[in-house]
Amino acid sequence: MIQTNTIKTIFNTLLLMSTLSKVNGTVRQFHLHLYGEVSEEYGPHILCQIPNVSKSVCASMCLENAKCHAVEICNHGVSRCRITTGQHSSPMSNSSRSTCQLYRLGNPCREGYWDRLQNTCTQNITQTLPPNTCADCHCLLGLLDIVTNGEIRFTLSGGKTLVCVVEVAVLGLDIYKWTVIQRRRSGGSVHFDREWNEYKEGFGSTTSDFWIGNDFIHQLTNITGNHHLQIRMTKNNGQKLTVEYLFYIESENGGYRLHAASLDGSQNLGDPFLSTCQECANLMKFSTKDVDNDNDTIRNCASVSKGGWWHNSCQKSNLNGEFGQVNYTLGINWNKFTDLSYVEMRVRRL
Ligand SMILES: [Ca+2]
Repeated sequence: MIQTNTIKTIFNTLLLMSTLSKVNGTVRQFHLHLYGEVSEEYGPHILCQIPNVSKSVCASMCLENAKCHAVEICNHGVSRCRITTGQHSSPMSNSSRSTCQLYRLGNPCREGYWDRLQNTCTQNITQTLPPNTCADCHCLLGLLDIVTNGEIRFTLSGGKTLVCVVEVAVLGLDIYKWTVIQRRRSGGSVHFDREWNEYKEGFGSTTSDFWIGNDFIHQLTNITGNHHLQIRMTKNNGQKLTVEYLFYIESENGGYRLHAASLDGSQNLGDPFLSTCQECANLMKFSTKDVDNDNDTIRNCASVSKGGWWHNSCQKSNLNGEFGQVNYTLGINWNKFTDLSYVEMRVRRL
């Protein structure tokens, strides 16, 4: 990290250059700000290095790369432009011979990290609230004046961290406030083959993969009114699928039984949640490898398929299966949609 005083001093000089860039079809003006000097160490934040180019060419190359959030101009030896993610982990060096000038892209986020690919801001907010003040992101985000797309993590006084996603609807007519209840994206660093009590309490990390906990999902979806579940999936080849339901689950006494209904009132034939079939999840209790509530009289489906879920006999969906496993029975799957590299389940009040 760069020292705060240095940032303040240099930041006030601001604005080295600006240019136009077209990202996702939208033309925006970006600014590069001189932040100061950083050590010349090579690290994972360096996306590429180009020798002997001007600052303006270097800036243009950064703007063309959506992963780029900063450039470093290094003049020790051969002049080099370094395109970087902006996540420099090295402390500033006092050495004048092994430092680079760091320029950051102007950031639309008030705080936190700007994801240019998603055009979202990630912030971490520790919000200490009296117990029972807020139980979901709808309530928490209502305490803030947030009107831009973004992801915010709230750590509640009880210790649980919520991942909240703000999504401004088309034309800005509505602001969706999502609470993320499950996410798989890190390539299997968090395994989901776990027992009842772990699914009950929740596990994993909100910065990578997690299950928020069945007790919490019950609490969340039993706040007065209807709740909208959105499941977002991406295959390894980039193909995406989003499905949506009215949704709630029962308490632990009810086995966290799943209640899903179509949001548009259609039957959705073939849907792995809604359909009436031996593998469909709706109205099933939750099962884990140590609690068998499924309808298969021989097998424990959660044990066979490596993940707790609303297994029937056994399943046409299992978003808690083994990451990277392409075998339908073992892996993360949604009907015939397998080979998934990203899954997110999120809920909002209607
Ligand atoms: Ca069974």
